[in-house]
Amino acid sequence: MEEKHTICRLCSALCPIVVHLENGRIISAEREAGPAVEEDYFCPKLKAAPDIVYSADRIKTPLIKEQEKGKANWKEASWRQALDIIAEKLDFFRTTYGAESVCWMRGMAADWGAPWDYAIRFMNAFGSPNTIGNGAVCHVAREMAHFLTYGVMSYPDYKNSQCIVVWGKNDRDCNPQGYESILYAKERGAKLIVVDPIETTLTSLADIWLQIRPGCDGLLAMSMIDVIISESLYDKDFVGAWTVGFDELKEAVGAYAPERVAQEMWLDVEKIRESARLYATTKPACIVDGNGLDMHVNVFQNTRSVCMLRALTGSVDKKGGDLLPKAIPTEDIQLNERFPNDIKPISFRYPLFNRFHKTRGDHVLSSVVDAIVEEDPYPIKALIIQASNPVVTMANSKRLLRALEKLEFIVVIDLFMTRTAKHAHIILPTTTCFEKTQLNLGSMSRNHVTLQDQVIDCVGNTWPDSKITFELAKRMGYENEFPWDTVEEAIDYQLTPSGITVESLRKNHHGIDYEETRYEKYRNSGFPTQSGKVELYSETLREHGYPPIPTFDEDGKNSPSFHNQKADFPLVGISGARPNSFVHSQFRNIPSLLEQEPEPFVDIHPKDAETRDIMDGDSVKVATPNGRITMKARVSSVVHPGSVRIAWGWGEYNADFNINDLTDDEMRDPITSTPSNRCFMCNVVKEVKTG
Ligand SMILES: Nc1nc2c(c(=O)[nH]1)N[C@H]1C(S)=C(S)[C@@H](COP(=O)(O)OP(=O)(O)OC[C@H]3O[C@@H](n4cnc5c(=O)[nH]c(N)nc54)[C@H](O)[C@@H]3O)O[C@H]1N2
Ligand SMILES: Nc1nc2c(c(=O)[nH]1)N[C@H]1C(S)=C(S)[C@@H](COP(=O)(O)OP(=O)(O)OC[C@H]3O[C@@H](n4cnc5c(=O)[nH]c(N)nc54)[C@H](O)[C@@H]3O)O[C@H]1N2
Ligand code: SF4
Ligand SMILES: [Mo]
Repeated sequence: MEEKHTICRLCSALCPIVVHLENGRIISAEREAGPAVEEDYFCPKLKAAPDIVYSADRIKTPLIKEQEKGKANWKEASWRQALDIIAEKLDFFRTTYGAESVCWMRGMAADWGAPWDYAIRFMNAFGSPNTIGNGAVCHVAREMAHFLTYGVMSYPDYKNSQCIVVWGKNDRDCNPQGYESILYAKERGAKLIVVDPIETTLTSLADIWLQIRPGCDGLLAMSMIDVIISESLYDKDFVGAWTVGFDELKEAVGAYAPERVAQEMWLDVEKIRESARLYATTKPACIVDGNGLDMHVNVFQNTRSVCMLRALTGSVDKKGGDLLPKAIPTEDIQLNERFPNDIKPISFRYPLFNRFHKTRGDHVLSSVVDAIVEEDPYPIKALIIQASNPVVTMANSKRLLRALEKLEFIVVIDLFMTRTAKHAHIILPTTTCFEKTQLNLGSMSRNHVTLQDQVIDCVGNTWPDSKITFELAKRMGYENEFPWDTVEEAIDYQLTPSGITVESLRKNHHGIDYEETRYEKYRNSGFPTQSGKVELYSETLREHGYPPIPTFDEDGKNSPSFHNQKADFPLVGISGARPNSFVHSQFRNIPSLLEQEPEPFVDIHPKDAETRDIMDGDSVKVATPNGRITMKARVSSVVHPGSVRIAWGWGEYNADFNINDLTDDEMRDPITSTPSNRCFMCNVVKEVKTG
């Protein structure tokens, strides 16, 4: 049996793995050891790797849709045929409507890794500013809040920490390396505070669990800041020397004293005070924030308030605190010097967010649907969808479906015939992570480069995402912009300034740190913000007409989307857990994974179930002002009374289970455009069987 090392990319946790092969086929794969902890994490998705890679459902050759007697018929095609048609169409749209009428949209699976860089490069060569990712609901909106506070996104130094605050993150099921690090720190005496509206494995390990009302995280952070300032628990030396706006913040937080806001958040006054004291007086301490803060219409201000806690306690860039990483120097492979600055991007209403970072790209995902449906600011006519299943994953799926139906041309790059792929005119079949070599940019902003290395040949006639983009570019005549024959050449070019090469990465399969970890770097160079200090008050936000200090009013745009709860929709719906067997809409077609969690549930508190005469296992209707779905009820006290958790990602398996039929994309974070995929007002009623 042969062994090969690579990085798993079945989800975004990027675990180093070893793959066992026989005659060039994957037999099994396992994670390489994380930090030594008592509980070793088991990943069912990785165990199912051979089932995923060799699934009979894989699309194995390009497909072109033909209409026969009003019925769609998929015809197998060669790559040459498929790419020639796409190149011809793209030329047509550019000459007829302008290059901006073509949009390239990507989902989570493409990472901020090379496929994303190459897509942006392609679109810059083509002349369209509309390459749009899903970061408004995943990570990037949160990241901008860190940027506008201390200039870069911090990450927790769990292993050296004595107090860890886990804020809206469930590493137990989503990020094993993080989970193992938390266990490691706990075994060495670290305190654990968890902010989560739902009971999880992590909340049961916590010293304090704050079962917050969803979306109220900014209120809680401001409330903790009020305690820390009024009880004089902040790091006065750090705050005096390294922050701007302390007096303004101090004045603002008075409105959020625990006694005033605890009830609004479903929390206990004393528990808030106790958490603030424990966090501020245990050194070193770190906070990790997660997707529990994303997907809210106030994600930006919520996250910024949490960032301020890190600054007030002087934890930023301290050993055991919140590290401020330096990005690895790379060549700009996105060809940004060719970005068409003279064309308004469809995301123009979010001018701070749409290009806040030099390589993250544009993530105003809702603007794609606006542009198609409302033709605002102009119509998008053709869409390339890469690594995404928006019919299931975008808020307000019905509106998205209307948009797809209106488009003149859709290309989908995926592995499976998803509900989204069915709307395509051409499907380009790509590979799993085991069949391609690519960089994982996620870690590169943290001084670390790893290579996801190809361990088997491509299955059938599939191509890696990189090859698809390179070959399409060549069909369009962009040989100069895409001079590489192999992805290795492109990676080496991108990494030139760092001196790291594909060859050196293959010798170091755990990756390479560009430089040694250094703490408190700001003492030499300041913070990478406009003022060189941590910005509790942000002049940049003020200049753009946004609150320079976070504010939370109950009725304004800044509030969670279930405020003003209507009598018909008295419950708070929470988009459900990410079980470790599935990734979003993926993998329910893999029998060995489906059998671990065969059906979706709505978790409802016994009190709410009783008033609705709902018993465990009853079929229930969940309704919002936007739509309704049906699932089985699970009566459970993991949720707070007044809220229900609705299983996430099942809309691919069965359209009737699509939680995004319930969500709304009209209310958005005014700064980052983020709709509330996470929580919404709803009601749950027992389904009455007729007949
Ligand atoms: N198995 C698996 N792993 C995955 C994924 C997957 O689909 N499946 N997806 C990947 C992706 S793209 C992402 S973005 C990450 C996400 O991973 P995480 O960042 O861990 O996010 P979630 O698991 O969505 O939610 C984290 C916790 O936030 C809580 N939460 C919900 N609403 C709120 C709120 O309003 N406030 C607070 N404080 N907490 C709240 C949830 O109950 C949950 O326990 O996981 C990645 N890893
Ligand atoms: N209501 C609600 N909405 C949500 C969320 C939620 O929790 N609740 N989560 C949000 C979050 S955090 C995210 S990240 C998004 C995720 O949204 P999507 O990115 O749309 O999520 P997936 O369902 O994982 O779809 C990924 C698709 O890419 C394909 N794929 C897998 N690997 C590759 C690859 O290497 N290349 C290509 N080209 N395709 C590949 C898969 O087959 C799948 O069809 O959903 C968001 N929407
Ligand atoms: S958690 Fe599992 S699926 Fe995700 S990267 Fe790690 S091994 Fe792969
Ligand atoms: Mo995500």
